[in-house]
Amino acid sequence: MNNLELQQYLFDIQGYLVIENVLSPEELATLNQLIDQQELPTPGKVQRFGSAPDGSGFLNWGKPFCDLLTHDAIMPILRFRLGDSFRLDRIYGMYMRDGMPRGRLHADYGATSPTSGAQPGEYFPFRDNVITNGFVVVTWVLSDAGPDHGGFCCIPGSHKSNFKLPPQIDESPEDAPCVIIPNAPAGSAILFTEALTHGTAAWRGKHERRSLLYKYCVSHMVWTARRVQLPTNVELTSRQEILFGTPGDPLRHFPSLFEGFESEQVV
Ligand SMILES: O=C(O)CCC(=O)C(=O)O
Ligand SMILES: [Fe+2]
Repeated sequence: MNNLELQQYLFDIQGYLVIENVLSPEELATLNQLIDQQELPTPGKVQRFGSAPDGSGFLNWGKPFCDLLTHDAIMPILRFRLGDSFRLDRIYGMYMRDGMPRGRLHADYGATSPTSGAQPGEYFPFRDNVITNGFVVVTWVLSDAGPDHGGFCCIPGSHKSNFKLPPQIDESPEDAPCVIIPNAPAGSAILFTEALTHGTAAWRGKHERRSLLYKYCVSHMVWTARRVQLPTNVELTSRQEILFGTPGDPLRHFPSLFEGFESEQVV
């Protein structure tokens, strides 16, 4: 079994995957310096930065942010989940300081999604016309995150659940052994499906949490009616530009991100 097959297997059964050491110390330092230059307000009430839509968000802060859009480490895994044609739906950064509280566990698709209609503990049999997958988030971890610090948390395997999240876990996820905070050192990429029940754990690291989230979806799907705009300060590759296309049926009305771009791929 090659590495990609292993990653696909683990992503499928867990609903998330951590790939360590994707960014070099130099790449990390550059991204962090570019964020420092923005002189963002101290995280507190706000824990997001550089969001889009509207506009281009942090993609306008420099080429290193755009290089992550089609990074070699993530493209084969996104292809497995999303096929050959997918879009960038939205982006934002997350930052937190010591003592900031957790967010609520949630899933945007599947039994626990707000639109599923399932009651807690009740079987959810109706799969027709329900989106159970199609959105994948790539979180670039720019400072150490994990059980000792906080950050992204999730219930592994919950993207395949037939039951809505029980209130006991919703109310006190820190007491539920099924909720984990995956270890993700700075330089890791976390990929997860939005059908996974996930959230933000309280931050208790002495250092600042810093992550960049890139949310991709199958080309005919959308989350908002607004679109991430092409950055104005950075010239993109033709492959990166595809990610900003108007939504359309995969391959028929939206091009492939892979055909003709094989040379850009290191598998
Ligand atoms: O990384 C995190 O804190 C979770 C963010 C989140 O909930 C999401 O991207 O949907
Ligand atoms: Fe989320």
